[in-house]
Amino acid sequence: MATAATHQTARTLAHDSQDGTQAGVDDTAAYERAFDAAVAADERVEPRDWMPDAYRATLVRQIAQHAHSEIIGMQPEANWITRAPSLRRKAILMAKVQDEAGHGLYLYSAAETLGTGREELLDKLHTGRQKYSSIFSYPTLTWADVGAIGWLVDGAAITNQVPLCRCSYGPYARAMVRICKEESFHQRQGYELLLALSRGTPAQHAMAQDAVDRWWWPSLMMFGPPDDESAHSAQSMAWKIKRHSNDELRQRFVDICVPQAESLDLTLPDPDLRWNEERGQHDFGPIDWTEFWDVLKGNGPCNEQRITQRRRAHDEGAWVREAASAYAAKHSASGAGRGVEQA
Ligand code: BYC
Repeated sequence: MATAATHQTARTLAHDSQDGTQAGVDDTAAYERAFDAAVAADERVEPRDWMPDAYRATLVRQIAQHAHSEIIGMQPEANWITRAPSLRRKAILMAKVQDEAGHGLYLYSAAETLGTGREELLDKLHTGRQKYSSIFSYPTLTWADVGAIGWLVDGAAITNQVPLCRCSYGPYARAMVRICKEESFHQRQGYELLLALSRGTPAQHAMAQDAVDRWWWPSLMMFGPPDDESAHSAQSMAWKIKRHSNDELRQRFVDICVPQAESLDLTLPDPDLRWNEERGQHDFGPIDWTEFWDVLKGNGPCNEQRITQRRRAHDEGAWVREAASAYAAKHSASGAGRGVEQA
């Protein structure tokens, strides 16, 4: 394996090459070796480092899908802002939905460091050429769904995303650190909301149980297809983009949720769920993968509604983007450092 100094030299050479000179075949092989050595040594790959085209494409695909999920994910929860049962709950929910917009922002910015602009990615989302998480094609039918999303959906997201803080690509890994901190707060607010309902009237308890019944299985699907059907896992793990397989993280999530459900006095809707002494993990029932693939094809209960609403929001926000660009242009033309009061 190359020493840190050797591959740093090759990666630095790659910077120079990107700045002008054409890399030859020998150079490319050297860059590839330097890249592989850097990944093997758990070094971070940064935007100006040489990287294989397929590594870049995989990152853009995953980061874009992740960013799209954050902004599409604002819709099912925003559905309840006007009907939140108290001012406190409304303020918390508004802050959470705003956080999701912020997560989208960090992630689109991370994708931009790979040379793919936000407009292009949004166009791919709006025209169905890129995906968003399957979970957001399900409806939020009651107030308890806000709690179930926080507890289960944000809980699944944290389980999946904490290892992404160690992703080999620097800007994605750093974005995930902040996102995970916020997701942790989201998960707790969901748990606390469900706890309040569970300890409330029998009708409130039933509402919480119904929400958990509907969100449990789709939450398990968030981790992606089973390992033997996961097209990208092996390569993404070799590149240290993903640190664990889909099934490993799904199992971890189930093991975390079982005792939490008991504390909530709610039941997870799986008759096959039981502790397996030998494995030291919970066994759980089969997941309906036909439903998962069907949602991915656009046939979920809310796919059409989500994309229509997203396109409308984009069109209606055009004047904001124009105004922001005009303001930025005016501000930079008027010279840096000139405050409003001095103008
Ligand atoms: N939904 O080879 P695989 C949030 C696709 S937002 C849709 O295993 P990979 C939140 C996959 O893209 C949470 N598609 O793929 C926001 C691939 O199709 P393509 C979002 C899925 O990438 C607001 C094909 O299936 N989190 O928490 O190795 C409010 C084969 O899959 C899904 C992230 O995006 C799915 N569930 O692994 C509240 C995390 N699963 O691209 C909460 C970052 C798979 O070849 N992403 N597909 O057409 C990842 O960690 C990975 O991309 C995945 C999939 C584990 C999701």
